[in-house]
Amino acid sequence: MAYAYDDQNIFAKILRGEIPNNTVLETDHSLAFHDIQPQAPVHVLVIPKGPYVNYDHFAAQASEAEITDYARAIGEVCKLVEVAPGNDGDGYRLISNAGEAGVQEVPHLHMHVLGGRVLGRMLK
Ligand code: DGP
Repeated sequence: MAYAYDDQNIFAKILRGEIPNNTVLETDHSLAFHDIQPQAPVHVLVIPKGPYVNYDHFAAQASEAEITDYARAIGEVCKLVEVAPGNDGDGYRLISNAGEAGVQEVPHLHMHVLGGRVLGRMLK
């Protein structure tokens, strides 16, 4: 399956430094920053630096170094923003929306890290 990546999407612009962001963590292959429209007291987005549209694109085509870096970056963010249970946090939710049915707005893979309140049963 061919994935079409639009390099004019807003997160590509953030990665190129064309739009500012409130960075939480930057690693070799990943960037984490606060969501501009937070849905919870903690709402951070973690993105890979590579041009991946969504999770299945990333899982299929990213290198092992990128995948490891991204997985670790998400975990590190949970600790940095103090939502990781046992690390000063009460818990968190990870969500990655993909495509039309997933109501994905920005076509660059991002993991939402939500926390800071009891999130209830809704996914977002
Ligand atoms: P999704 O629906 O899963 O594609 O979520 C996209 C998220 O991106 C949404 O929660 C709002 C956030 N967002 C959109 N534009 C910007 C921006 O320019 N800066 C930041 N920090 N977040 C943005």
